[in-house]
Amino acid sequence: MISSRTFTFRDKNLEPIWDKVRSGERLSKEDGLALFASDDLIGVGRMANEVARYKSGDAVYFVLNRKLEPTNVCVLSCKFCDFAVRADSEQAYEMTLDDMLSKLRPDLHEVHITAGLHPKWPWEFYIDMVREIKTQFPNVDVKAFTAVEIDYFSKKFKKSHEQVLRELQQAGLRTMPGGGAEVFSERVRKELFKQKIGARTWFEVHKTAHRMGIKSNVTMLYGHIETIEERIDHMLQVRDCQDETNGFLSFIPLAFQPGNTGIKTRNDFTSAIDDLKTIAVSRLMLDNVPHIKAYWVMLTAEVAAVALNFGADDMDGTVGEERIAHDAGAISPMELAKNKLISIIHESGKLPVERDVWYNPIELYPKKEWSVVSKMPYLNSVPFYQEFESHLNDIKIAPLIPSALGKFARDGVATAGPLSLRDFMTVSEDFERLDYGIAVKGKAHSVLLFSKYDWSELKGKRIGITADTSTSVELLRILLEKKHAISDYKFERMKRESFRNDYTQYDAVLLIGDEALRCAYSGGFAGFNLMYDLAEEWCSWKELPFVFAVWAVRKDAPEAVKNDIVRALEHSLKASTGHYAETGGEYGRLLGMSSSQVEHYLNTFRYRFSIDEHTAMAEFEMEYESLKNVERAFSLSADLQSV
Ligand code: V47
Repeated sequence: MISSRTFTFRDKNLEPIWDKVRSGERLSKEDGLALFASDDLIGVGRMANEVARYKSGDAVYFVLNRKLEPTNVCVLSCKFCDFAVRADSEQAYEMTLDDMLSKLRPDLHEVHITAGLHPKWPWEFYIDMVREIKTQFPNVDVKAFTAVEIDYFSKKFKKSHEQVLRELQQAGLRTMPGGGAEVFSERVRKELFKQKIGARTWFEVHKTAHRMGIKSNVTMLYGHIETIEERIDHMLQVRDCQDETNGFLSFIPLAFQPGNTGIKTRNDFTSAIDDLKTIAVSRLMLDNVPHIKAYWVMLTAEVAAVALNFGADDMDGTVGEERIAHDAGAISPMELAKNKLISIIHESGKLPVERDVWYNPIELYPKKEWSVVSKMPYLNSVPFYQEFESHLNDIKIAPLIPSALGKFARDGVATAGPLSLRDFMTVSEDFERLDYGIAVKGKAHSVLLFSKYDWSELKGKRIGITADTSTSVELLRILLEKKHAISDYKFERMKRESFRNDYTQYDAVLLIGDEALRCAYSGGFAGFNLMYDLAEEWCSWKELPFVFAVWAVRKDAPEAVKNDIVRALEHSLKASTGHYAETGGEYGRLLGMSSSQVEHYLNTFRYRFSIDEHTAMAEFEMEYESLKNVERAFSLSADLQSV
């Protein structure tokens, strides 16, 4: 269930659409057309805002980034583009590697590189570009090269798409930008960019990238000659691809800048109404894409700010010296300072979250008077949040995986949330426990050790761990050392983006949360014969439930905030108990689970704690303390930093 709210719409045609949206039913092409046809802009926006809150809470993301456009020399001449020029043009420019490096700073977290298709640059130059940036600025993630560029490299340097991407990935490329998608319509392509790749090749490149663990974005250039139906078709093609690969991070509607393109008159920008509606419809149609970006460079900062209440949950970033839009007459500034971005997001009533390219939160910036409550983005936590948002004032909700909540709780920025038991132990002086959490007596289905070996044979073996885990990794240590008397093993951190390519090199792999669930319900993890449910292992050993997370709130939080949180939790649990198929249906569907699987899964958890859970927590603490003096095989804080 996405929302229990009822809205009164001016346009009655929106009512059946809202019924579908709030219950997590996918919208059809006709629904998309009806949304665009509606003149109830506020109604459309409200629905999109509810979906965005369901997905991201109050968070609006931004990244400290820098756009690099190393050259405007391009072998193509697309009608809509005022940026590209021929090599002999007076406006042509080419940056050297030093020019590029001089534009970067160590505090950036992303460099976004796109360029013209240069006729002469050698392949090694592109590889050096990525490698050198990564070497000199290790904190800067490289988001580089559109599918159009990847396809151009593939043809020019006679390599497959996969080879091109592999070499770039080895040099340090982390994600791909969403450019070059334009509108996935053959009619528009023939008219505006006939030399450029079409939808088939664009998706081929992105699917290859996704398979290799390179996530990407996807754009849609709108407001030129495309029809509304073509916009909806574009979104549907994105949705289909995402069902297959789950590799898109964000969808970015790009408002067309007419400039001197001759397609529209110079000042004929898209209207704010069209911009907001396009953002909102994107949020509503693309149920499986995590983020919708309000790209202020094309929208203007003013429209982007309003879009944050129309379904967008990302503002891109500081950008700096953008050329593509500005050469085509964009009236936005060339860059926005971090403080400006934060104040725009505050003004919209949202919580600024500085992120990296993979949307891992780096820092939260609540207003002084706001409290921050974490929304755990796992299916097993859905019952806590069913009625949450509508019962809180001045409390902002941020989606934080367990390790991130632990960090922000320690930093004093997070006020409350379902802390991983291990993290709670590190902040127990400042936080008080509530009688809610996530416990299980028996199988948890989502904390799984996939292994090539039986417990007794894990001595000396390498065990891969993903970065989300905090308590589960300690539980595994306790089980290995205390239950099975194995001390000689090696925990190794797996990279989140590439573990699906690399995991077979390990002897065993620990997965938690939705990733584990996906494997459990799809019949296991290829290459590993054995699957151990760690909660079940603990319960059969201790005859106690296992407590993964416990709700806790800062001791110095205002009483009113504590009361609000308890009230919201009570309302949510009351509303969802007995209705788990409905509560978790939408979430489960995106994980490929049927509603009965969701119901079965959620029924295994205990969300209200009693004496049993308190005894279990004390037992875990005792076991954990007794292992404390053993040299740590794995450092949790180091792990988090590298997420
Ligand atoms: O592909 C070209 C577009 C794109 C114009 O992935 C124009 O995070 C408007 O892809 N008016 C490049 N748009 C920019 C891009 C992008 C931007 C921000 C974030 C991300 C991301 C990607 O710019 C091109 C093309 O679709 N473009 N000319 C124009 N006149």
